[in-house]
Amino acid sequence: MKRVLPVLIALFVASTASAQAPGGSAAAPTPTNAPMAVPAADPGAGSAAQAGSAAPGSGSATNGNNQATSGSAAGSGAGSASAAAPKGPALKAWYDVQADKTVEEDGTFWMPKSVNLAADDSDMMFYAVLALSAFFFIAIAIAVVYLTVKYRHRPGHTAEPSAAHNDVLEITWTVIPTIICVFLFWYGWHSYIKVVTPPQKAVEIDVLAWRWNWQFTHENGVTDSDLHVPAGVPVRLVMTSKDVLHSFYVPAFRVKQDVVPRRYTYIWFDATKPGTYRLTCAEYCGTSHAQMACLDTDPVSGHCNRRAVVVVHKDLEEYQRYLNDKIQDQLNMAPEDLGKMLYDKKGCSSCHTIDGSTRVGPSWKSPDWGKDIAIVGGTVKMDENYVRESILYPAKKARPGYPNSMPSFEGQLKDKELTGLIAYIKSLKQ
Ligand code: HEC
Ligand SMILES: [Cu+2]
Repeated sequence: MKRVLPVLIALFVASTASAQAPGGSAAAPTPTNAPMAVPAADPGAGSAAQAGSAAPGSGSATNGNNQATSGSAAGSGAGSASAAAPKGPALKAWYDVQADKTVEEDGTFWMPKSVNLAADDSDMMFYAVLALSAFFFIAIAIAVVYLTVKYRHRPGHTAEPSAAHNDVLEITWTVIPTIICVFLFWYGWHSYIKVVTPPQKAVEIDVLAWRWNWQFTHENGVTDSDLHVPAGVPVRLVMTSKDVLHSFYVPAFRVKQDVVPRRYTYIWFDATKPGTYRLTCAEYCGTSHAQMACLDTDPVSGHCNRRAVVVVHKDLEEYQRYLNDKIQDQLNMAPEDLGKMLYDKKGCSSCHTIDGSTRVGPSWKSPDWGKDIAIVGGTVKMDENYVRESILYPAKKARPGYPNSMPSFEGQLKDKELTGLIAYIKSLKQ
């Protein structure tokens, strides 16, 4: 009986420690996104307004939202003129302008503000456990110090025998913690059931993780490495991994779930407030885990300028507009520009540079296009066929001095995208 209280206290303390871990890491509301060249402007203002340094010849972009990548669209319109398309900063699509916004998560010292209707209870749970733990910790610490001083050994005092039994005391310290525990269990059980049971009607988005990127596939085939979702509507993610364990974690949603190769895991949420929120891989997945989903690596310092984020659109309508505009843009881009975009968005940039430095794989800077290059056990001509094969079946031909670690992109790239990547790599030749 006497052991009950200390054991319960230990349990409380342990549970707070583990409950604090996610809160702790989420505590500092530092924006993950460094301010971008594009100032965080009102997304409704249309994309043309944001690109202060609009490429010449992009005057057609004045119709705002629908005209996204006008710089490149102009190029593709002119057929083979894609090489002549303006190389300057292409106009950003309105949805990418939203994704580029600095993450703003207000909240307390402990946690960013919850913006998920489905997980509101978990905050209350966290604070309850924290408060209980703090209360018991302080009360016990004071008692220990007080009793130590009061009953310290000193001249003229003989030791008193301890009481062997005290009914009132024992019943009190059993009943009160039991009530607290039952309350915590009941409350936790309820919110857990809510968190793991998505409603029947939800927007479904497929999530594929690999080293080191996320890919979100929406119902109309749009793929993106930022997660765009509507506010006020339940969203269910069906997640799997191409290689190792990852973990999908959005602190502001209070959702964190392992993403496992060769099986599917699920989470759902109901975002309450439009905005841009952090998205993190919370499972160590290899050397560049910390760089996971970095969409813009600084070529000089190697630091990450922008990471993938969750963009919550203000309603279903705006989300649908994203789906429509994005699919149009993906279809209309000039191959080379599409390839350049995919280089970042598909995470090629985490292993291949375009400045000559070596990351995991060979740099794409001035490839020996059309010439023979060395592979293990011979040579191969660097051309469209070799690049295509390298992307779809990277293991077939190995480059000496590089690990055989490139993931296969078979089935993950549309023909157009593959052509785009090839065109982009080719465009880097001198
Ligand atoms: C995890 C790291 C990694 C990622 C991500 C990655 N690659 Fe690779 N890639 C490699 C490595 C390592 C090699 C060299 C060894 C080999 O050929 O398998 C390579 C080789 C290549 C080659 C052959 C180039 C040459 O000089 O021989 C091409 C082309 C290529 N990758 C394209 C891509 C594209 C396109 C993407 C993105 C869609 C991509 N890679 C993503 C690691 C990666
Ligand atoms: Cu990861």
